[in-house]
Amino acid sequence: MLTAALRAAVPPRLWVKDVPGGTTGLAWPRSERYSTPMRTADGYRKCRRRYEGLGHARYLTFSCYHNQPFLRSERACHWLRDATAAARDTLQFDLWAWVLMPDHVHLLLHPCGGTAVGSILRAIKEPVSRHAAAWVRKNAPDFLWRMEEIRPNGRRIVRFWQPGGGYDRNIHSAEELHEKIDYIHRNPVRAGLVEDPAAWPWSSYSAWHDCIDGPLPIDRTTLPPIDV
Ligand code: NI
Repeated sequence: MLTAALRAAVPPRLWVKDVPGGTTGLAWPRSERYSTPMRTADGYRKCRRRYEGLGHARYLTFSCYHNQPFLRSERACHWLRDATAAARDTLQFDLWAWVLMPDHVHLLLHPCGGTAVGSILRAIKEPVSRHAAAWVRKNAPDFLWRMEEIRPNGRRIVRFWQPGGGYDRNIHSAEELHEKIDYIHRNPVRAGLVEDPAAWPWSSYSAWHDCIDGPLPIDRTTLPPIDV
């Protein structure tokens, strides 16, 4: 729940009273906010992006190799956090919601400037695979077999992620966007990991509901307008 102090710290126009579903949450910033300078590695994004329509927003799901809970490792979560933050600095996309589950990841993002989702996913996933393979080889070789895929030619590949692009869905309406954000945030509750989504450290729940960005900030300035 929101404390009065937290509520007071958030600009009033960011709040909505009644989000469908009955919870109080952040409202979508109004369109004038789009003209604020965008973030770059050193504070502002070089390219000013236009809101291109909800059809471009994507809900992505990808899983660990053979659905193993590799992301139970805090270390792995940090690699993934760092890779996502680095990808956002080099590729053009906004991150609107996310959750890291023990064996899979959901991201709600908005590619812009013609950025392909495939290149975003590669930029996010590859560094994690690289770090994990190197770390396990060095520190936990007994674990390696869990990550190994043996190709028909006998070659062994160390995998962190399940091969393939995972699940990719376009978001077409503001309602769907809200629904997906809520779904993403409730993942840890549905999985029985926590009773309150706020208790799960690896999601954007607190960024949305308490304006506390946590390990991976969301791109508030580009969220589309919505009348709730
Ligand atoms: Ni899930």
